[in-house]
Amino acid sequence: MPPSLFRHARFELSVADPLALPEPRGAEIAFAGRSNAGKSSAINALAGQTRLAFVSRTPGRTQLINLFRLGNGAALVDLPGYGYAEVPEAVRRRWQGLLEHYLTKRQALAGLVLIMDARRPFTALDRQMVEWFARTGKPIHCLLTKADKLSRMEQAKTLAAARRLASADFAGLPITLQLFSSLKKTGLEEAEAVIASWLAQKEEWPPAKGEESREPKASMEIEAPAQGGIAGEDSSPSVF
Ligand SMILES: Nc1nc2c(ncn2[C@@H]2O[C@H](COP(=O)(O)OP(=O)(O)O)[C@@H](O)[C@H]2O)c(=O)[nH]1
Ligand SMILES: [Mg+2]
Repeated sequence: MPPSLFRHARFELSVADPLALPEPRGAEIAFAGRSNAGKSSAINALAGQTRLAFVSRTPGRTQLINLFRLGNGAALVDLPGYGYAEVPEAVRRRWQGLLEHYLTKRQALAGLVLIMDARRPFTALDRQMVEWFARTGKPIHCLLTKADKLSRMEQAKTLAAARRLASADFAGLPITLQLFSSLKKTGLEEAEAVIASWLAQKEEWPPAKGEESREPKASMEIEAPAQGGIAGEDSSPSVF
């Protein structure tokens, strides 16, 4: 049975630019990951719907931000995938800046779900995403998806290695991770429980009048990526 938090998710809107997102009407949960990592499939699996988020046959084609509204008023914000080598540098840089702005400045954002292929978690771009987002102090939950492609033994090793990496490289940051498979529908309840706990902890949103500035504002610099670091990392496609 699909988890109840997501079951009534429905598509609300798409925007081409995070600055065009409407004022938040509820707490938001961002979903991010490399293109082709399995983000759309994970959203569909969580929602118990097969075609809510588009599962791409042509990775990198969609550069839109899609917003899905949950039954409780919160929203899932499906961000464009990253890591697409064929995007021109100028376009990639612009997108990076816009997404960084959204992820670090959106007060309604309760946390980030980071989708990574269990066969190669924490690529350089994933690490950069963690580092950007962690500065907000908000939690990150990683889904190591496509776990069905690994044997039970490999799954256990992958999870242990990813946990070791996270506690070594992201010590002290609010980051958790789990195995997941959209195909086999495994890990749904665990993911739902984490997200539900974020929403429960998030102060009421929108805030009551006069409390708009209560949440501390994140501040950060936009860093120039290392030479050849982002787009050239590998051949799997996406938008920035
Ligand atoms: N075996 C397996 N394949 C998956 C899983 N999740 C996604 N895929 C496949 O991976 C490809 C990319 O998935 P998609 O959800 O479009 O990735 P996105 O670009 O991150 O949104 C598609 O061919 C999916 O069918 C999974 O859990 N298991
Ligand atoms: Mg997708």
